[in-house]
Amino acid sequence: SDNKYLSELRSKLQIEPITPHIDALSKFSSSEDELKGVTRLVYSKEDLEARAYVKNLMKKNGLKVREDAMGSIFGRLEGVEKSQKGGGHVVGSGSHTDAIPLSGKYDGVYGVLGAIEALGALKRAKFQPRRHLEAVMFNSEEPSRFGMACSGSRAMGGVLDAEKLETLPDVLNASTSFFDAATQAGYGSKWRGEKNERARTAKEMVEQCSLMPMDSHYYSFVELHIEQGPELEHENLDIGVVTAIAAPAALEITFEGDGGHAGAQLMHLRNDAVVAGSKLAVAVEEFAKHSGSVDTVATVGGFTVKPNAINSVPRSAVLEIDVRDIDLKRRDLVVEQIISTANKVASEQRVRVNVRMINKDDPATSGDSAMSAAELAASHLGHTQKRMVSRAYHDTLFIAKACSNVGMIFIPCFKGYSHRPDEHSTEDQMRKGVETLALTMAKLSRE
Ligand code: HGY
Ligand code: MN
Ligand code: MN
Ligand code: MN
Repeated sequence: SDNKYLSELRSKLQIEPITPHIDALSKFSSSEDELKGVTRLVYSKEDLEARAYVKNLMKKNGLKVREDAMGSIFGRLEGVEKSQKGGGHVVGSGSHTDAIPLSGKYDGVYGVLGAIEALGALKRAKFQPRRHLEAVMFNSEEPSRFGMACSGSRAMGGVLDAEKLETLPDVLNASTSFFDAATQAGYGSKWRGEKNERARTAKEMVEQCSLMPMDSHYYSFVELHIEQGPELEHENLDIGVVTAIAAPAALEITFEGDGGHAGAQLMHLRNDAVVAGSKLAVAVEEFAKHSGSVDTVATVGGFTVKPNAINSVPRSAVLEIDVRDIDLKRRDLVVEQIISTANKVASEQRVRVNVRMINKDDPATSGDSAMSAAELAASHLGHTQKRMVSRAYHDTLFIAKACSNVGMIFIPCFKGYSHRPDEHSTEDQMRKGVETLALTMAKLSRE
């Protein structure tokens, strides 16, 4: 039965230290000093260094490495039944290595290293998977460079608008478009697939990455990630089995006034864009706090003022707003309230307003078999666990568009801190997550 081979496998699993790789990868960063955290934007020099490190680690663990046209990287441990009949023939696990400005070393990176180490440990334990096993490094999960999150997994899930890859602005100004930056990095139009597929246009690139139709590729996909919240540490638990991933939305609201001299222009003649933006920012917090549920969250993460000169009345305020909830209706109600308030504030302040919806995605729910495999694995290892939601989004949110049996495994992180330089999990916490993932994938590869 399940338990027999899992117990044998458990006794043979030797998980090697993760921290040395976490530290090595954290050196690939554009932030000046390390104390101020890691910055690693997609297709940047440091991103390419991280990719090389990951590919090398996959090879050292005996995995067969391939890359798709956008730059997601796959390390495969071949299953014994090469030609799988019917549905998904691969069990995958993975995450991202890109990092938002001045952030931590563990977000995403732990899930990529953990997937590689889990497959390496299974191989060293001479485990024979029936379905293929795959460790994945997704192309840019963070929205930091082009304002689009989860580029690789959106493309794999068949929900990426190729046109955006030609038009989204590059905050690094090092490229004319996402597709251009991909090509400069050796993907996009420079990419050649195994069967010599090509990706001369953004449209071809997106088509090449797609895993659709549903369940044709992954039988299951389970991402390993630090919780990025305080619950597991607070309840002194080893493992979180994720039941659902919250629905993220992001919008950009621009207020424009006419500006003027901060000394000479009388107050009744001013239409100050920052005052309008500030009124909206306060309202955003109110809407989230009074939604009727603790699961509604919202913040104005970006607030750019122009000309941003002390003696000039602000002509423009650009607000970048992040709104989430595990309940789609509640989330969309807050988005509507924000937009209608933006219009109301604009007329009160006599400024112009423009609203740009960046993304508005559905939540994802985990598959029963993925969750029970993770629970079986954790209990087999004697690790304490609980089911919980993920308030952060992850690549699994979009893999769920191509695979009906997804899951996530969380480990505790220091005070729940994330997207901050002091983000941290211990070697012991990380090992428990990796061995749980290894047994989970073993179970899913054979059921
Ligand atoms: O924002 C998020 O949830 C993810 O960590 N990028
Ligand atoms: Mn993140
Ligand atoms: Mn992440
Ligand atoms: Mn995430």
